[in-house]
Amino acid sequence: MINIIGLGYIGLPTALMLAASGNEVVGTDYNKELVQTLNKNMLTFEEPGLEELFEKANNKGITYTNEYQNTDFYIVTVPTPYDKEDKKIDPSYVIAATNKVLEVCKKGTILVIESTISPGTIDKFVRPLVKKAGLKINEDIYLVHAPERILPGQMIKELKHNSRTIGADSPEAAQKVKDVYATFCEGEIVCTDIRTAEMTKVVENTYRGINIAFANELTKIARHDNLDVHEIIKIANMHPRVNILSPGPGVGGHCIPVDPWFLVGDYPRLTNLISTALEINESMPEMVLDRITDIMKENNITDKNKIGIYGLTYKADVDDIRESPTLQLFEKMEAHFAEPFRVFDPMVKKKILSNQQMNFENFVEESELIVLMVEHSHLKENIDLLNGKYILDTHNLVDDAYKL
Ligand code: SAJ
Repeated sequence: MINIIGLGYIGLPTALMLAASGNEVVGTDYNKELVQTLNKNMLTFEEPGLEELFEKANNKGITYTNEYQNTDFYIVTVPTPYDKEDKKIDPSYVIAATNKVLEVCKKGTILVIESTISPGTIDKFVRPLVKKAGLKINEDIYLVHAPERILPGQMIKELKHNSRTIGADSPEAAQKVKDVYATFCEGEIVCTDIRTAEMTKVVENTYRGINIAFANELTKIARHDNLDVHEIIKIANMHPRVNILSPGPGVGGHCIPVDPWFLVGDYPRLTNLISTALEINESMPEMVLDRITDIMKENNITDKNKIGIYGLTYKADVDDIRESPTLQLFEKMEAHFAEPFRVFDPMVKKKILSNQQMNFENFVEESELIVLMVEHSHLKENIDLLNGKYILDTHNLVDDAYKL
């Protein structure tokens, strides 16, 4: 039986996929409300294809509980936040989960950590726990790091088709874990050591963050000379060896703006490029704010309540708002003692902010300037309703609009 620890954005789809592919799976989460919700046959977040997968897995007999199981195979998918002050990983959830597993596991168990961790975390934090519990590595317990790689918005497809990395101390443990993932993963599964797997995962997200930072820096250069950055990137990308990503109002989510800090925190003298890239991405909400101020002045808009922010999530067509550029923008405003602008997001169905509007038509009607922060499909379908409004378009969706 496979016990998945942590039923969040990664753990739940992975547990469902394993169960739907015929594995015996128990999902464990310490959040009572979350487990109750799943047991009531209700999902905890939205994701294309998740409902069908949920039904299939439930029919196959997956169970959800707050208890850790006595078994020989665990996959830990708990959050790994980072400490904003010292820029280092906060391994407390991984430590707590490991300790609980060590209390109940069978002899010879496999413990897979899927959560993203900073390179060296297993050596620094997990191995000492095993030792303290009086267990022998590669005898009583086998440690494995198999970082997830799936993209929110395409999770189910990517779970099936992406390649994966398995980092383990022993080839036998790697093979066992590979066999389990291969029950649903059609991509290539590469086996390596734990340190390499840890580093590779963080490198992947750092690469993407740097590429986005480059696009964002180009936006600043283009703004300085009144050039169209999107046109420049489009043409440059026609070169066979150039592939610049898209600039935007900032970088959100729990991965790209976070994981590179693990490297900066651990290797401060060796990460100039990475830390500069992080700073560029973090400066983008400020650039949006400056553009809003310019446009307000240019068009004599004096009432702050006439500004409407479209989009609260960290990217298009997801309902996750963690570290979103809009929240970063509001934080900047609050730091300057200003009330945040009104905001609307079709993906956020619950009112979580006092300045949030729940009706799109009213939101549009009451706005003179609408700032497009997230390119939801909903926006593309309703773009005509914005006619007659000033628009600041941070994603190059609308022809006749102000750009970043
Ligand atoms: N963004 C841009 N420009 C782009 C692409 C993205 O500004 O060209 C912004 C998005 O709007 C968003 C942020 O970056 O605010 C992050 O979005 P994303 O789609 O790039 O990535 P995530 O955070 O949803 O997922 C990433 C993925 N990593 C890579 O593509 C290397 C995913 O595969 C990982 O599994 C995930 O991080 C993770 O959990 O680590």
